[in-house]
Amino acid sequence: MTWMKKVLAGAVCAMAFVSPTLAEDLNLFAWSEYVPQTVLDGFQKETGIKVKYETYASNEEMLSKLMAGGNYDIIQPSEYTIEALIAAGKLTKLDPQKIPNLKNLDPAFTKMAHDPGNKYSVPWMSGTVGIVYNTEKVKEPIKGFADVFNGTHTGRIVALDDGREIVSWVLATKGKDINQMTDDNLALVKPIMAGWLKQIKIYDSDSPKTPLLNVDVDVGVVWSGEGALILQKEPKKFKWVLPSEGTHRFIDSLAIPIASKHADAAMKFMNYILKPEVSKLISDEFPYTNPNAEARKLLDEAAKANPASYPADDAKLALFHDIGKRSAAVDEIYTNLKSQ
Ligand code: N2P
Repeated sequence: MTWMKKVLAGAVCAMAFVSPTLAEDLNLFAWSEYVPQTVLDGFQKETGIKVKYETYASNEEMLSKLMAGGNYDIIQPSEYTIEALIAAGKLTKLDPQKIPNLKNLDPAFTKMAHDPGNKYSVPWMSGTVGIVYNTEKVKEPIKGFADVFNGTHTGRIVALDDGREIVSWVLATKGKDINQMTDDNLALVKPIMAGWLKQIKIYDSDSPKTPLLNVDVDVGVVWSGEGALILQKEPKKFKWVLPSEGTHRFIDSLAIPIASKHADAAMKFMNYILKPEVSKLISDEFPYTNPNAEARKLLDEAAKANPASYPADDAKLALFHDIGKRSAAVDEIYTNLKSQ
């Protein structure tokens, strides 16, 4: 570069920095109760980019709003939805040069089947679906889904408002592969699920901890981070159990829809949340399983000892896979049974 070009380039940069018309906003579409405001504020302070955070309560809700043309720069799908979005060509390929903090990830999270090498997605948090119950109210120990829905707790249960999840719980109880949504399996699920749904008092994917802590219900089937927060608050009163039948382990990750006009800013955000001290802030507020090895080093011992956040190595866990068109059938069964 000649000195003249350098001066010009410098001036253009300075203009970009001060000009309010060039300020970028980032539209983040993510799960509720998952993104601390402190993280969004910190990102704005460091980059000048303001993040607008809109929330959803299921992968299916996010997908339908995205496909309907929603204006989102960054989304937070789980593993099976990443798989579906990649197959449909709906995600922007990431530029690893722009996300150097990918190096902080625990290597186990960089070779997951839904996106090996993190070409399209950056793990946010991982977690499980488990059972939490109030030991002052429930006398017989609960070990799995079958015990939750054995009729003893009718009208005292909170469950995730998620058809794909509940179908998988029934399949697990019948010893079936939780990803096999065949006609036969769905026919098997239907009557059992009808009986289960009648026992549920509250459906809540956003904050199922609330009715448990308020003793509006005694048993919950909830995301592990919700269970971890309950154990933090009332460790004596509540027990966390990973269902003996086996359960879903999810990998929630950030990804950039193909239509985003702010892919560079989105990658800046990805890089920001991969900083160990930022990732720790996420864990502190939402204690799921942190996929960032460097951040994990910063967590306090109590956080790492929370059994809901960090399950035992031999826990019976399975990822979900994209079930393609079968997801409509799952959704239909759930919606119909729920409204009965
Ligand atoms: C956060 C919800 C966790 C998402 N509130 C489960 N995939």
